[in-house]
Amino acid sequence: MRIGLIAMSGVRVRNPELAALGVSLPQFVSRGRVIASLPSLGLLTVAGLTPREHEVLYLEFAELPPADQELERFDLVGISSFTAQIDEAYALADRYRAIGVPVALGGLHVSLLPEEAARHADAIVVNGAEGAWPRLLQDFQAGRMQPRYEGLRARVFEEPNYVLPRFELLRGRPYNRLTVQTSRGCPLDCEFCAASLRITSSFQQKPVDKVVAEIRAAREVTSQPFFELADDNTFISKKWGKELLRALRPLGIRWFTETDISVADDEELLELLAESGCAQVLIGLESPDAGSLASLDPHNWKQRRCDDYLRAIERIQSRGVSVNGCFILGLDNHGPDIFEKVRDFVARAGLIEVQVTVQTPFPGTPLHARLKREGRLLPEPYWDRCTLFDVTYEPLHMSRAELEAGMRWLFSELYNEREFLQRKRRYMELVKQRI
Ligand code: B12
Ligand code: SF4
Repeated sequence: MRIGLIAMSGVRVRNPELAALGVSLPQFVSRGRVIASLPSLGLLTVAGLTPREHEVLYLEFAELPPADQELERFDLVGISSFTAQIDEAYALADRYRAIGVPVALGGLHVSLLPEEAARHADAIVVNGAEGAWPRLLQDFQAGRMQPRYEGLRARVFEEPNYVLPRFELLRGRPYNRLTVQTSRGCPLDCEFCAASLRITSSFQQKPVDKVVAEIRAAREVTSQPFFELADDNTFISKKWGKELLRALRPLGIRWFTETDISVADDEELLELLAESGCAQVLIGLESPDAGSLASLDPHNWKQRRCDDYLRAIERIQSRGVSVNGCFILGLDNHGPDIFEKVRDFVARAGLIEVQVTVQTPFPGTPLHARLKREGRLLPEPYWDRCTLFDVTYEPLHMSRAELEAGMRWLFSELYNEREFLQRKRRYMELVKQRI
């Protein structure tokens, strides 16, 4: 069989004023370009799960021809899904099915809303493709493909479920950043979080030798790629984290990951981060004031850490590992003064990169359930607005218009050349002091 796997690529924003700012603010544009060009690790994994007797093609959505008659007549098409682009994914699935090509849909959004997805597919896969995709292919070949397959939520990194993602499908393509996953899930359980734990996976860590093998395989197709770890929260376990970092150290790579502020507690981990080539850690700080972090997670973990944020950021950055601090605007305790508070905190902390997004009730999250109960959501489906930049609910202590305007103001305060250079200078001073 000839199987087409199609990735929905790029970043999204609906609000026209924010979109316009996005193309004019230097720092925002450069980060957007960088991340928009990541390939889909989910589909490379699906490819890995495909028996080698089948031919697999990896395609980006943006590469497809606009006319239906020019679409390749694969034996089977697999499409991946995030919430923000689900309308485009469904439309694409409908186009293939209209020309007689069967479609399987999988990924985060399909796992969140399987009944909705099933209306646009011959088969859907919920949870990870591990444990489901090989069965689906067997059934398809035997002419008995089922409408729904349940993939594994646990033990995906263990034999016989684990496969090496097929990085070689990217050979000859212009990717210089690749993702590798070292863990799935995060037990902190923040109310808004739409990452894999709640949706497709229990918390699990990949054996370190498998991570190293993946990095080596990825390096064979792209010379000196920058690696982004596609984890929810890499350093939940400091013991396993140190084992991972010791294994990364001799590889001589530069890399980035997402984790939480507790990495700052552990001197040895910080040293290993720097020595293993970690360029940046992205950390969800969420808000600069402890008051607005109440009830964000069931144990108020983030609220309890908040007063220590400045010191923790300094400890991490002084190792030459920059912190990309993430803030969520529009939490229930946020009033119109939050925008200035974030700007001032970023300046005080000397955060070299900042990611400011709006609280987003992704379907399937406790936040979505609560706001729905409270009657504060936009009429559904608003999935194309789940971009992290578009407002999809009524904030509690300001209007939607105030939240949108405040966000635009904060973007222009943070993402301009002057501010960035100032933050970079502070960061360089900090690093120099340590050397
Ligand atoms: C890398 C990444 C990106 C890359 C994606 C590159 C790509 N083409 O895939 C880039 C930078 C482009 C990106 C963009 C966006 N992202 Co993003 N991203 C991530 C990140 C960090 C890792 C995702 C990943 O690779 N996971 C590892 C793989 C192995 O897991 P997986 O994709 O779930 O795949 C498994 C299963 O889902 C399933 N599967 C997946 N696809 C398919 C297909 C078939 C046919 C089958 C059978 C199975 C299957 O099998 C796989 C193996 O088990 C996550 C956060 C996180 N830690 O997960 C956020 C995350 C996925 N992103 C998110 C968001 C919001 C966005 C944007 C909307 C941001 C924006 N404003 O533009 C866009 C939307 C992109 C789009 N085109 O729609 C949210 C999504 C929430 C949701 N419910 O959709 C996440 C969870 C972050 C968060 N916590 O908010 N992102
Ligand atoms: S700490 Fe991050 S990854 Fe973990 S639950 Fe909270 S938002 Fe999700």
